Amino acid sequence: MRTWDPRIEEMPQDELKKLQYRLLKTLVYRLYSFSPFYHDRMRDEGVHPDDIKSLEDARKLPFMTKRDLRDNYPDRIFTASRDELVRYHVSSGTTGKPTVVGYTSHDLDLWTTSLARSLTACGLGRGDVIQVSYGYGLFTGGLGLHYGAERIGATVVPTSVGNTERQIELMQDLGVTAIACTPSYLIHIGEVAEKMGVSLRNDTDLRVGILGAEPWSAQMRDRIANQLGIRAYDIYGTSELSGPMFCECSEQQGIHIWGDIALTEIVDPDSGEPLESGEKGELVFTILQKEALPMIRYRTGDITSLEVATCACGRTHPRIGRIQGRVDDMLIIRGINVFPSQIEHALLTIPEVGQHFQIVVDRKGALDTLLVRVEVGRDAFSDKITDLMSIKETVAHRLKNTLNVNVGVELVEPGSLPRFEGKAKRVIDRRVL
Ligand code: DLL
Repeated sequence: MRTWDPRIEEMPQDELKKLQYRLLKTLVYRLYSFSPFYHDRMRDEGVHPDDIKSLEDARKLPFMTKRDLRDNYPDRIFTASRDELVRYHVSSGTTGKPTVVGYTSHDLDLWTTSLARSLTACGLGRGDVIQVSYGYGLFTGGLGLHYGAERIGATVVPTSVGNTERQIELMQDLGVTAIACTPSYLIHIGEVAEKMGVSLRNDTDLRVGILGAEPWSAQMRDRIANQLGIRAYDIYGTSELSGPMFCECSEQQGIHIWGDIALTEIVDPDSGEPLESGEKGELVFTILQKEALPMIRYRTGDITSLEVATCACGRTHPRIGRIQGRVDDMLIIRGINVFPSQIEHALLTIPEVGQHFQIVVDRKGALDTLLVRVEVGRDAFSDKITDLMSIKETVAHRLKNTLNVNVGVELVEPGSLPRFEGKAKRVIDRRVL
């Protein structure tokens, strides 16, 4: 096992907890004393820094949400002055004002260190050539991975998104061994390569994918890995945390969350009550060491579970499971909760359909309707209407069994649904609520 910083990554758990407690205590005192926003929040909640007497007491602190950032646009809750900031990233979001994240040079360093540990954990290092095909710019994916990859001594090819044919040529010419992008973009790259007569498996040195920024299932991972002949690692982060931060190790048994950087909790999305290790709920982070925008008990809206046991790789820090969906992109169809990831999961158990699909939610009278458009795989696409009818029936059955709601199914030609360079947008909600 290669580690970036064994002193931290393999630290005994009781020491890690002590370190977290010390960092939390310092953070809470700092924010209470110097930031009007955090001071008022804690006062309103009736909690004083002296009340934090153990790590578990973190749960006495009030939650934060994306709304706090939007309501204080652009930088009213920052805890560093403007001249201490060395960078901004901005995430667009679907409603209202964007959220702005500011970084001091210490914040950038911590972010890069987190990624250096993460990239090392999935077997990358000096000698690797990493193509960064996440968007560069206001989105955190491109620049984040860029500096993380440089920190471990790898060579970076900063392609950003788009111009896919050129990306494939560069991948061959520069001997790229790893690519960092969204899973949907990698699938698209694979398809474009095929059209160019290039096999990513046989004609390139590609062996690793650092894939994230959108929900994807374990089945999608297997498909990508088998089709392209690579190991596909799940990388997670949010702009409020800094950006992409945490990744799986080569054991692929969850995403390691560096405990000296973030304190992780899983809470019941409705009540906000803490859940036990292993239980599924909303992921909440307290970012322990950030200067410009420390977040206390930040509700990510992402659904997953926490595993605290030491990993087989030897790292002692907690892990989260694959993100199962978001609290807020959960579709409620006639009272039943449906996650797009469940639909993907079900579709990928059917070999005749491709990994490209679109979910259309509509309302007829008082009834919600769910339509899934899915591309038939090239091999299964046939002129025989009876074959297509039977595939359609299989898909409808499988979806009904998984979701417990009736789903309309439309099979479409391979290559006809939109492709994505960044995060995939698979849900079209036409309901006027
Ligand atoms: O997507 C940061 C990132 C960049 C992560 C590159 C990984 C790789 P935001 O734009 O703020 O930041 O979006 C954060 O994306 O709350 C999740 O809902 C989703 N997300 C991120 N990674 C994963 C993942 C970046 N591995 C939001 N699996 C998060 C599922 C993910 N969802």
